[in-house]
Amino acid sequence: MKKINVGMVGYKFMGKAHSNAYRALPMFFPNAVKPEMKVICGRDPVGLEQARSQFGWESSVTDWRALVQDKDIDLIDINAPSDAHKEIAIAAAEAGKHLFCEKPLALTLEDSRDMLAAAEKAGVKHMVGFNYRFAPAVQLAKKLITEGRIGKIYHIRAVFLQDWILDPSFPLVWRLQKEIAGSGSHGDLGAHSIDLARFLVGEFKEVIGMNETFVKQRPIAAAMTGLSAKGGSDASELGDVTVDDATLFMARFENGALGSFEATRFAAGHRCTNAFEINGSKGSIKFDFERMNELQVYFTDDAEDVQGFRRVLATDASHAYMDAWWPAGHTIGYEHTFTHEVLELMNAIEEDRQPVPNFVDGVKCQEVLEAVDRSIAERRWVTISEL
Ligand code: SOE
Repeated sequence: MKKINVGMVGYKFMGKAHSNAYRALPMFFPNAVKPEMKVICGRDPVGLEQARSQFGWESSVTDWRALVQDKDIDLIDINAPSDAHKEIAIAAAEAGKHLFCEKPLALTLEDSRDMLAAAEKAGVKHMVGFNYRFAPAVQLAKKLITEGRIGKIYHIRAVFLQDWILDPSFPLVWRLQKEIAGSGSHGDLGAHSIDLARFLVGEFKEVIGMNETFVKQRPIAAAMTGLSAKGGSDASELGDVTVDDATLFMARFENGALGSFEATRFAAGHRCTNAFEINGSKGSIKFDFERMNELQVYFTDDAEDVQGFRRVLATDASHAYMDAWWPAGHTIGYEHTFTHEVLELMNAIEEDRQPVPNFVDGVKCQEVLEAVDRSIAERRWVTISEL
């Protein structure tokens, strides 16, 4: 069986999700190329060693430069905070390594274009971590749209709603600092909705948006892991929040469809509502990640007396990836989206093609993010072709 030696930079929330995917892949998809969990990389030796042994990596290194020069490594997985993506990805591409990078690809559109150019110049494979594409119910939505079963698309209504920073005393974590995260809810959550809209509806043509930072200062964080954090010893020490807490925008697509998008971390009660509804000339589909095994469908050609939305459980062997998991009706979860993502990456390397979504998709998402920001700054519609 072929193997790919992986070196991974980052070991927190996404590091755990990716590690789990590498471990699960050979057990559930035994015919795929096997990712070998060779080297894990991070700055804090104590936390790194804990992650290495807990996640099951062979060895660890604190210097990412040494990792990308390691001759035994075939693939560099970058899931450190966003400000680290560009430098590591370009160095790894120049060293001839395949790339797997978390979203958003970079802090700016320009940086993401530099990353794509470096990957293309090096001739390596490149993938961006838009994991929600890999939920079987989202794959079913794609299939229904591609087969024309909901007809011509008129609308997409997408929201990504969370509430983990609702409390004003929640500390100033890296996701709230522009120089590290690039943007707030927009790049962290909106990026997923933008990618799903491109995947399901098509390319964006023009956008106009608005945003707000509701809590402008927060206690400096003493420690942070994933989405949890502890306040500093002196709770009165405050720092500026330099990203958006919420970003809303409207869009027109190249194919004439209209879209509305809302990303916020201030939607009380919504822990991770990544949801969309798409309306076409022959029907509609609805997805909500908090019920990720289900797709709601409505078809205009159903008999009139039974018309209405109905729930399809996307867990049969006929649904994408599901024949590898459990019998019909036995649901899967968040972590499985990453296993499917890694399956696509391994298959692409094996078949000598680019995985999907790749850095081109990362750049196109970044174009929309930046167009929305420009529209907010200049209070006008911005066309994607301007960028
Ligand atoms: C935090 O807001 C977060 O974990 C994002 O960073 C992820 O990309 C998203 O999938 C869930 O929310």
